[in-house]
Amino acid sequence: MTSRPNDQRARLEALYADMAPTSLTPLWESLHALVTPEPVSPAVPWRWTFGEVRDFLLRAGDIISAEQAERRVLIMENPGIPGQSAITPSLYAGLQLILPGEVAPCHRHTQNALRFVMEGSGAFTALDGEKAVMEPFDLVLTPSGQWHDHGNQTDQPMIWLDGLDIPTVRLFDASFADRLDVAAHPETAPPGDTLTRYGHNMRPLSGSAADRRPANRPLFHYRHADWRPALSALAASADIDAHLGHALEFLNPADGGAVLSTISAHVRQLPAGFETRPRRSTDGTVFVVVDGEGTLLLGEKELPLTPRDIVVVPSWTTHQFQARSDLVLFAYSDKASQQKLDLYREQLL
Ligand code: 1HN
Repeated sequence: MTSRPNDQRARLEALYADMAPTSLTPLWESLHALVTPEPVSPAVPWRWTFGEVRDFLLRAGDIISAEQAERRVLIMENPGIPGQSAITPSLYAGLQLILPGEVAPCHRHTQNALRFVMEGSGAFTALDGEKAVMEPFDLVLTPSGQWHDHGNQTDQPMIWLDGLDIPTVRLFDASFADRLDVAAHPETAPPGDTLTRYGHNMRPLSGSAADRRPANRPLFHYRHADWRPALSALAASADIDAHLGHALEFLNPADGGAVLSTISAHVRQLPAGFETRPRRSTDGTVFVVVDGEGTLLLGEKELPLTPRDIVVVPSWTTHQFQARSDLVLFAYSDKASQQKLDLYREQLL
C-alpha cells in the first residue's frame, strides 16, 4: 500500500517510537552515515605546543604525586571526539611527568603503549624488570601484557609522550589490567641487556640468554642515538620520497613488522625548503616535531610546526608538510591494526 509522504513520515515516526523500547532502530535512517563512500572522521586536525602542556603538567606536579595518580598524565584529547580520551578514534596520546625521586608503580594491561621522550635525561622505564634508561627522543615500548614501571632518579623532571591503543581495546571490550604488589618490579636483567642481546640484528643461539625476552617481540628500546644517524645517513644518500620525505619505520626485528601489534611508528626528515606532495591515508597519525620548523598544510588550514609540537592528522585528511629548516618528525598511527584487518589505504596526490 502506498501512502502520501507526510503520512509515511508520521507512520514511520510512530513505528520508531513504538519499537524504541525493544531496542530496535531502522537501518534506512542511518545507512548512508554508517557506510560512507570514503572515511569521514569525527576527529579534527589539531596542534598542542609542548610549552603550554608542560606548564599545566608542572602545575599538576605541585598538586598530585606520580604514585598517587598512578600515572601523572595530561591527555591530549581530540576536540572533535571529546570525552573519549582519544586523539584519533583508535588511539590515545598523553604527556606524562615524572619528577625527581618519583616512581610510577608497576602494572600491566592489555593496552599496547609506546613512550617518546620529550624532555629530561636518565629516568627509566622498566619492562618486566629491565630498565631502559631514557634520553630525549628515544622510543620505548611497553607491549600488551608486560609489566612496566617508571622511575626518575635524576635531579630533573622528565616528560614523555604516551601513545596507546586504548580506544581500540575499548572497541573490542578487551581491557584487563593488574597491579604488582610492589611499586618497582624486581630487577631481572641489567639496564640495556636487551639491546646487547637482540639489538644488533642477532640473537643468542641457546640457553637462558636466548629466551629472556619474548621471542616474537624482543626489542623495546629504540634510541635517538641510533635512529637519528640512520635517518641522517638516509637523507644524505637516498632519493627523497615526494610524499613522505626521507622516512624510516621502526621495526620489530622478529618479524619485520610494526613495533606493536596495533601501532606503527616511523621518523621522517625533510630538508629545508622541501614541501611534500599532498597525501592522505586511512591511519590517523600523531606527529611530534623532533627538530626544525615548518608548516602542516591541510587544505584551508595551516598549522605551524616548532620543536616538540604535537599535531594530529585524522584519517583521510589530505595534508602536506613544508620544511622551513631541516624538519625531523616522529609519527605513530594505527596502520599496524588496519593492515591486519585489510583496511589500510593511502592516496598519493
Ligand atoms: C600507562 O600504563 C601509562 O605506563 C601511561 O606510563 C598512560 C594511560 C592509560 C592506561 C595506561 C604508563 C596510560 C597507561
